[in-house]
Amino acid sequence: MEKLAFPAPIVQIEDDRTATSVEALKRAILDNLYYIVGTTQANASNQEFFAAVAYTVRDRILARWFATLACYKQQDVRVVCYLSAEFLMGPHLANNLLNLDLEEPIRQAVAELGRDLGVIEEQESEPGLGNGGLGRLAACYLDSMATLGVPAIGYGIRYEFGIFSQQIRDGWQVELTDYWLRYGNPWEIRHPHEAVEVGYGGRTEGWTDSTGRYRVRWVPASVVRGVPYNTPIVGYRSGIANDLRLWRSESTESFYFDRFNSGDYQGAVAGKTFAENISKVLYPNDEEIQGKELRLQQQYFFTSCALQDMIRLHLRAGRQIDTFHEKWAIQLNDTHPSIGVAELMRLLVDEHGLDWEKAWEITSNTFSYTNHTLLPEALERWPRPMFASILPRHLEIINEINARFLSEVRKHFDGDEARVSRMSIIDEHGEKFVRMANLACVGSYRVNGVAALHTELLKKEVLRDFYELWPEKFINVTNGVTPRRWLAVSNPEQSALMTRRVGNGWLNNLDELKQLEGLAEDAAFRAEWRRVQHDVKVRLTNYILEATGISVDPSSMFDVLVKRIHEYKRQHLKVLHILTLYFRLKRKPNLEMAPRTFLFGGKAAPGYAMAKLIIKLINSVAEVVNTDPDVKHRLKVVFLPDYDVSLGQKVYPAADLSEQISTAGKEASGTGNMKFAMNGALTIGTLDGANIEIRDAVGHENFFLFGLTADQVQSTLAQGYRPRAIYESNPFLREVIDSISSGQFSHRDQNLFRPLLDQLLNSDPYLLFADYQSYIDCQDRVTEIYRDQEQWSRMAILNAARMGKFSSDRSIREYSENIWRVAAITLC
Ligand code: AZC
Repeated sequence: MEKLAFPAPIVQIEDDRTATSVEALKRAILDNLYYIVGTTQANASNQEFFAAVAYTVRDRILARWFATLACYKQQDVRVVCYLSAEFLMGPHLANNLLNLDLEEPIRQAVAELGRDLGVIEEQESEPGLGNGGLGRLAACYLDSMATLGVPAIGYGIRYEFGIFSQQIRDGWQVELTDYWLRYGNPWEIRHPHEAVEVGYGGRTEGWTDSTGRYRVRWVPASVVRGVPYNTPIVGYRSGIANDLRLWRSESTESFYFDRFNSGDYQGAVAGKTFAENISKVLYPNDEEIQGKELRLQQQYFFTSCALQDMIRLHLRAGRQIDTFHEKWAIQLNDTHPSIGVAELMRLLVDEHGLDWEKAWEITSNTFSYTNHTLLPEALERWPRPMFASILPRHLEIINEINARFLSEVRKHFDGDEARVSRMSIIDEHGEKFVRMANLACVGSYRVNGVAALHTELLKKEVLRDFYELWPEKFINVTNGVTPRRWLAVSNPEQSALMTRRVGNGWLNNLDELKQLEGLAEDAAFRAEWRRVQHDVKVRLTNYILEATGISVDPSSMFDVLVKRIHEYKRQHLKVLHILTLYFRLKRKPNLEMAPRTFLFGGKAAPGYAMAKLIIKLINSVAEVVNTDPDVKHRLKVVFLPDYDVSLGQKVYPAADLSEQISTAGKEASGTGNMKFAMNGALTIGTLDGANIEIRDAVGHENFFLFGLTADQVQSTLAQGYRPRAIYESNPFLREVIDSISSGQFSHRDQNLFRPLLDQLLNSDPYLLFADYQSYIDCQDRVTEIYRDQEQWSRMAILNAARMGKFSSDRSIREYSENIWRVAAITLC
C-alpha cells in the first residue's frame, strides 16, 4: 500500500498551512486575520482574533482530513454513520488544540501577538445543537471514533438556532434565542455541490417499468434542498479527522417570479419560508415528544439527506447498490432518525429498482438502534393522518413492512393477537399512530440500551415483546464520556498532577489512571490533590461572582446538581435536603457542620411548567437562605444560569459532591455522573442507570448510596403508595413542606408552589417522600466523612483512579466489535 506523507503538504508556498512552529503560526494567524477575517492586528477585537486562530487551526486539520478520507477509500472500509438529531459539541478550539498537540505553540504565538489564549478561547460561542445527554453523547462518540480510527460520519441538522439561552429573572427561567452563528462559524465548510433534494407531501402513483414490473413513484408537493456543512473532527493525536456533516434546508427556488408578477408578494417567497424553516430551530424538549409537523419534517429531512449522501458515496466508489449494507453501518441515535428504515427502502425499491426482498435484506442489515429512555412520554409516535400528509409514500412502505412483520409474529406466537397489536408498527387504537420505536426495532439488526440496568428494563418492559421475538438483537453498551474534553481540557490542573505521577497515557487509555490507586495512601499526594482542588474551586468561585453576583466560599463543600430540569431527576429532592439543614441550623445555630455551597444548573423545556416551577423554587429558597444571618457562612445556594457545555467544563472539576438522585429505574444511564467522578467528586446517588456500574467500579465504600431500588419503586407504587402518610409521620419533612406552603419562600404567597406541593402530597409519582429520610441520612454520612479531609481525599483519588471503564473509547470499542463490525484503522 502506498504510504501517504503526513501531514500532506498541499501547496508548496512559504506557509503551506501545515507548519506548527511558533513563527509559522504567528504568520498564519496574521494572514487569516487580514485576508479571511478582513481586519488588522491593531484593530481586531478578541472575537475577530478568535476567528483568525480558529482558521489557522482548521488549516492544520484539513491535511489530516483529506488524508483520512483517502485512506478510508484506499482500504475500502465499512463506515459508521451516526445519525442524530442532536450534536452538542461544545466549543471546538481548546479541544482541537489538545488533540492536535498545538496548545503550547498556539498559546505562545497568541501571546507574542499580544493576546491571551484563555481570553481568545472564551470568545467562541458554542454550537448548542442539542438538549442534554443524548446530544452530548453523540459528541463524545465522535471524539472517540476519530481517536480510535473508526471510519465515521456524523449526520445531523445545522440548526440556525440551537438550544435557547437561559436567563433567570425574578427567579424564573426566561428563554432567549441562541443565535450562535452571529459571528460566523470558522470550523465548518459548506459544500453546496453535494446538495440533495428532499420531498414532502403530495401523492404516489403506479407505473410499469420496461421489464413489465409494477413500480411506485412518489410525486411530492414540495421539494427542499439540503446543503451539507462539514466540520472536521480530529482524534486525539491519531492523525485522523472524521466528518461531522450537518444539513441546512434551503429553497430550490429562491423566488417565484410568476407569483411576484401577479402581485402575490407573500406567495413569491412562500416556498422559501417553508424550506428554510426546517433547519431553523432545535426543539428544546428532552424526553418529551411534541407531535409537531415541523419536527417530523426535520427528522425526515436530515435522515433523507444522510441516506442519499451515503448512496452517492457508495456508487461513486464504483460499487453496486446491492452491497450497500457491507459498507455502511447506520446507528440510530434514539428514534429521531428511525424514518430512515422506510426511506432506505424507498430509495432502494423506488429509485434504484431493487425488489422488496433484496431491499429489505440490505436495510435490515444496515441499521442499529440505541434507545435512550424508558419514560413513556418520550416514545415517539406520529398521528397517522399527519404522517400520511407529510410522507405518503413512507406510510405505504411502513404498511408493507408491518404486514410482513406481523405475519412473522403470528408464526411465532400463534393466536396471541394482543401481542400482535402491541408489536404492530401502526397503533390501531383510536386516532391511530405510527410507532417509531417499533419501526426502529423491526428495521435494525441490533438494539441497545445505554447502561446495564436500562438494557435489562428494556428487555423486561418497554421492548419486552421484541426481546421475546428476537433475543439475539438486544445488547447493552454502557455510555462513556471523553476524558479529553471532560478531564484534560476542563481540568488542566488535576490533569497535570495526574500526568506528573503516571505519565500521559491515560488520555487515550483511561485505565492507566489505576496507577493512582496506590497514591491514595500517600499523605503528600493527598495534600497536593487538595491544593489543586482548591485552586479549581477558586476559579469557579470567581466565575460565580461574575455571573450571579453571589460570593461563595471556596473552602466550603461544593455540592453540585447540574443537568436538565426534570421531575424524575428530582432537583426538588435536593431542595428538601437544603431546607432540612436550614431548619436544623435555625434551631441549633451552634451546630457543627461543614459549610456547604449548593450549586444548581440546568434548563427546563419551555413548555414544562412543573420544571420551571422547580427553578423558581430553587431561586426562592436561595434568596431566603443566602440572606439569613443565622446560616451565614454555613449554607449558600446558587442557581447558575444558562448551563451548557462550556459551563459544565467549569463546574465538573470543582465539585466535591456529585448529586445523581433520580428515581431508580428512570435515568437510562446519565453521563454527568461519569464526568464528576472522573474529576474526583464523590457521588451521592440511587441505584439507577450507570450509577450502579460506577459504584461497582469505584468501590461501594467510596460511593454514597441511598433510596429505593427500581424493583422497590415498582412495588411501592403497586401497593398503593401514600406520600401523605410519610409527610404526616416525619416531622422534619413536614416542617420543610409546611414552610414552603406557608409562603416563607414566596413573600407570603401561599399559592405559588401549590401545584408542586399538591402533587407531592397526593401522588408523588417520583417518590421523593419515600426516599426522603434515606437521602437525609446519607447526606449526614457525607457531612461526617467530609470532616475527615484525609479520608475524603482518599476516596476522591480512588474515584478518579477507577473510572477507566467510563471512557467513551471503551463504549466505541464495544459498538465497533459487537454492533457495527468495523475495524479501527491507523493512517496508511
Ligand atoms: C438521555 C438519558 O436521559 C440519559 O440517562 C442518558 O445518559 C443520555 O440520554 C445518553 O444516553 N436521554 C435523552 O437525552 N433523551 C432525549 C430524547 O433527549
